[in-house]
Amino acid sequence: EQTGTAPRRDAFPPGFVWGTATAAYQIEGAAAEDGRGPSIWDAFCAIPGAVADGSSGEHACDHYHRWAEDLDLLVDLGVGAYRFSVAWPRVLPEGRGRVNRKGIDFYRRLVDGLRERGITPFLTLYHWDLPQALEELGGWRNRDTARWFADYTAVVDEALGEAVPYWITLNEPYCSSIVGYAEGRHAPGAREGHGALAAAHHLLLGHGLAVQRLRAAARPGRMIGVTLNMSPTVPGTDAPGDVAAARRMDLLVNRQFTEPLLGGRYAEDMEEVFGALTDFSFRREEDLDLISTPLDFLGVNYYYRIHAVEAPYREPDPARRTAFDIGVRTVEPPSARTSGLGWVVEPHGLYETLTGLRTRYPHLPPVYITENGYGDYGELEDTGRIAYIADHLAAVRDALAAGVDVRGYFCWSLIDNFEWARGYDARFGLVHVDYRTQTRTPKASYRWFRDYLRGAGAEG
Ligand code: GBH
Repeated sequence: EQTGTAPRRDAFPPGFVWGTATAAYQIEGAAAEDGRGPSIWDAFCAIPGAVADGSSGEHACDHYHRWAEDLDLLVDLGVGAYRFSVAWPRVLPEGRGRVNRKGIDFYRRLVDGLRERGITPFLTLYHWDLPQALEELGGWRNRDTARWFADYTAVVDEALGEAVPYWITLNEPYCSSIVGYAEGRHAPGAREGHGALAAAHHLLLGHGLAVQRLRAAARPGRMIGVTLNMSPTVPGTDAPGDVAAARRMDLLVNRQFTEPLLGGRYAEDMEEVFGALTDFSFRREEDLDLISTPLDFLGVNYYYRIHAVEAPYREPDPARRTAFDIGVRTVEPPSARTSGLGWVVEPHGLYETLTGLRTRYPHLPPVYITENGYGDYGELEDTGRIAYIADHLAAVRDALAAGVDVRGYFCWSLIDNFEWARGYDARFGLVHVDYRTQTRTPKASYRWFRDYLRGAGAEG
């Protein structure tokens, strides 16, 4: 499977959507401009040590001003679609109440710019930038945040609903809840047990309420979905302890979200694994029905598989275990192929993810790969990125052949950008960004993908 040869273009059905993806806080910059309010990421980046290089998204790629140039890069690339996110604190600086017209106007320009260029917008409502004013009311720990998210959704729908066909409520609720509220590696930097699991639940509830709002607006042809990061988990050894640890990790990352969203039930081992951290008092009778409202599509972000082994609990007495700890440690398999950043590269994991979803969920909606990409330190001759994309496209082809209804593929990312807690040293772009001059320089992978989309790279 490690050939670096992409499938023939005609392996993908007519109408298959090709795109690239970005997120507001990672590219826009202009953090204090035109009335944008602060988000949890502005606050988090200000904490010494929170971001590896001490940077923030304050300026990022200055996409807020350079959006037209960036959209032209999409045209040259030849993609038919673009996935971007709307910054909640640009639209509602306090998270609720007062609407900031100038924030709406920016997304109006962006969406009109896409349509003028014949590119289909895929809009993500929440890619991690919660308004700081809501964090001060408890953030996603607070059930009200789910309702405020639905209210925000309605504001964005009123402004852009007629112009945007594809709507994604959340990007990776796993990261927003567990990485942000349990591991503390993302904003808001909390290390809690109950709070993180409440956050996960309220994100799912917010998704359900937002879907309800969007459905109520009855826009013909509109497609509504949610994006999950999916990582198959593999036990480091056959030892029963490692097998059980991998299953706990699978619950934490994957099933905690797929089971309620796609199966209409809580994962069967929630109590067993998380029972020492929470009493689940945040659940209400009506929640599962809302969370499992049928979707028009599922967005899947795939980067890697997780290899997990059993690790001793830091606090073995369940009664005293308040910080997040499920007795798992991740390992790197021996002689693993890795990305420029050292992430394990296993394209077959994407095939496993897609076929696994289809097996587990009989009513699985059509799937879009809403992110897949390769991180390094910025080489322009990025042959590793080309091989990574080629091999993952082969995995998508194999999943299609196995009967999974995959409708599109979005590469993360169009341009290098603010890589969250990694800052700016880690780069995922098809296009290089010089952050001093804001010069965009297409990399070898951009030219390769462009040729591929034009059909020139169709051998193999
Ligand atoms: C995606 O997350 C995100 O949607 C996107 O915004 C991001 O740029 C892209 O991946 C590339 O990373 O220990 O603090 O370094 C993928 C899941 C979860 C992978 C967090 C990296 C490490 C966080 N990511 N994880 S940290």
